[in-house]
Amino acid sequence: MRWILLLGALIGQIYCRETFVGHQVLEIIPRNEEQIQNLEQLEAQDHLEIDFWRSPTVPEQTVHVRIPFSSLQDVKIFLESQGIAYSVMIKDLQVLLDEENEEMLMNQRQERSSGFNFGAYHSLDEIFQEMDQLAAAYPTLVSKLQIGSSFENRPMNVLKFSTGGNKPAIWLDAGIHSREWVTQATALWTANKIASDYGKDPSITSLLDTMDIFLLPVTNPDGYVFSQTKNRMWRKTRSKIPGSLCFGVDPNRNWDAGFGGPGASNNPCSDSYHGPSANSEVEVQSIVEFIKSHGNIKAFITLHSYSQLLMYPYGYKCTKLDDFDELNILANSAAQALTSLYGTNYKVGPICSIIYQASGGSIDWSYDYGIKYSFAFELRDTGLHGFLLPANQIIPTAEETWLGLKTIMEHVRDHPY
Ligand code: INF
Ligand code: ZN
Repeated sequence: MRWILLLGALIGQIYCRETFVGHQVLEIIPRNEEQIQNLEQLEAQDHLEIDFWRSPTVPEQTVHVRIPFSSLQDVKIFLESQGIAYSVMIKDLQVLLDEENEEMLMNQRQERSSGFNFGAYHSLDEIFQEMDQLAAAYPTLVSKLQIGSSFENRPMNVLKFSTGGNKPAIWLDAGIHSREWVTQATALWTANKIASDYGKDPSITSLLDTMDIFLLPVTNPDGYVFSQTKNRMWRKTRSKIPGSLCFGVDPNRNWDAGFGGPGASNNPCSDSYHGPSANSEVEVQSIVEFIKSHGNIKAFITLHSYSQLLMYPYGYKCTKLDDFDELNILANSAAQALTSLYGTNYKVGPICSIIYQASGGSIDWSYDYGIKYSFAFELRDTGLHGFLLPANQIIPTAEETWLGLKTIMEHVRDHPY
């Protein structure tokens, strides 16, 4: 009987979790417009099930694409026939996933004796527990508030850092795309950093004397759980799409800013599906309502990975914004501060010019809503591990990002508007 149960559990594990055995991630540098069009043709062929980790934009820009084992032959033959050069960046994705999984389990055992490890990846429950822990350890500075619930009814838990009252505030979120695990981990490290540095670091102390910080470490909790239990590559929410067999909306195409425009898909099976309408995702709607009802948010910062970019609006259009000079100078000095720690290189610019035109993104909405200091980070790395950044890079990533964040926050503090 026990063996049957065990066997059942094993088979359940195998069949319930999507495997990526033999999936490869290719690096491709398209040399001209025609090759970019060839790559777009590939993307449009749904049956190939290929997943662009970095989409084709302009010639000479590196593209990363995950190809399932079953499509590998076809795709490689196609690339060769078009004279498109490629190299294999990740030979077997499942090998990296197994390593990541193993490490998480090992860490869980270790944490029982040594306490929470900010340099590890965690389950949603563990993250929520640690947030409660921080609120309990710093009761005069940190409190938890729930700004809403996800589609599957998980709490949207926000940490508020405040020395009292309701001051003008900075918004910081992570994990809107669930597979970008280094962002949720960085957010949690940052929460601990803010709490423990208040009263010690003059910069954060003076900031919190005049401003509050709201931090949402897991913006897409359903997706995060799904990425840990079913499909490590899951990016979207988990909402049910009427009339489609596919699930989920890209929550960074769902904001009311150029909604449904270029750089978003109307195919519910696409990873960049914009959803049936703006704010259709309850996760997005909850943030919008919170920001509106707060009424005094001065900066809106969102964490993504990967690519090492620091971006500001716009994504839905490619026109220069009124505050271009100020935001550009600020973003460059933030990137410089970030680089100063470990030499990590960042590219800086408007979304549209440094990645691609993408509509319905959060920082475009926040900017148009009147929050001048709207920025999106794309954290480490540039593709060697992509979304599967090894856990030993969490703390270095968080540390360097903190220097960039502080540069922005100090500027916001010193330039009230
Ligand atoms: N990249 C972009 C995306 O949502 C980032 C972005 C930011 C687009 C802001 C538009 C607006 O497609 C990722 N990678 O998601 O993390
Ligand atoms: Zn993202």
